[in-house]
Amino acid sequence: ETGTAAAGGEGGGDELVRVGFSQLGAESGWRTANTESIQASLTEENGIDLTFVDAQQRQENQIRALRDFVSQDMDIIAFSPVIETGWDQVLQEIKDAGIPVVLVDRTVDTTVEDPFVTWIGSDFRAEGVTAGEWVAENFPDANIFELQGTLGSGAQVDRQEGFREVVGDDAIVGEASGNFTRAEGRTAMEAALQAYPDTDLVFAHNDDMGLGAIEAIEAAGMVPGEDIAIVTVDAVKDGMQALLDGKFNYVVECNPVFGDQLAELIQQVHAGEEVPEQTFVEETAFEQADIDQAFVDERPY
Ligand code: GYE
Repeated sequence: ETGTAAAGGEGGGDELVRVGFSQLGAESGWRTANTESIQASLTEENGIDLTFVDAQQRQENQIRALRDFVSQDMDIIAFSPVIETGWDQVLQEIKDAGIPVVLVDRTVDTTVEDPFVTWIGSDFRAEGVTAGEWVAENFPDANIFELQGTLGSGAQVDRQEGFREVVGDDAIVGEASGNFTRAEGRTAMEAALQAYPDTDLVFAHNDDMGLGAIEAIEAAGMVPGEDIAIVTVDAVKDGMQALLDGKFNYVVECNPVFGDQLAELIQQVHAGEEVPEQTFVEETAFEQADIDQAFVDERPY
């Protein structure tokens, strides 16, 4: 035994890297899995002393946490921004304090130059395109209700853009945000069934809202997956079960399990090594026929 910490002696020798992480919330199954992955990987064993704060989907909570991290003089500040805009001032404060930012999952839209060192997450636009291509192929004449995620979030903006690029704006009969939660997805779908009764396909920006839509459709006496088709993004276990049960028709995967990659990036940034500006996590997509019960049972999140 050489006695060096798992940090590998990079950067701070045996010292742990002090990381402040502001998670945006706990709104979905995806988010829960993402938080678990981050907490399982950003550990002392991996050379990291993690301070984790959940913002409960409120930007002001995130900004407060980020300012706390500055006053605690963290080595690295990491965060997943709930929406894209509104970060200019706090990002400038972090920059002035000389603390490197690692951006996680969602994206920012800011006037601050070089606001972060590296970003890791999913290609939301590509997810929207994948969903759109499947719809264009399988339901070319569908009247689509789009159940949007948190308005102004990278995941909402880019999924919508990619999807509509393929299906065209005219295919969309209505849209409403369900804020990425099951409860708000259900409420939005209930209203949509009244407002857009000709809807025959729902594109939900995540599984949880799609699961809420199932509840609303069933409560209205219709059969989800048949009377109204449902296409979603995420592929968490509950979403995969709905696909297997025939209630979802297509699910684009969004992979939340990248804690190990994040821990490695953090170590590299701390050591002053070159890192890619963007790291896209790997993902795929599923039709009903692609999966069976064993697949769902073994789904880790
Ligand atoms: O798809 C959704 C979550 O930003 C990729 O946020 C993430 C999205 C994910 O609430 O379930």
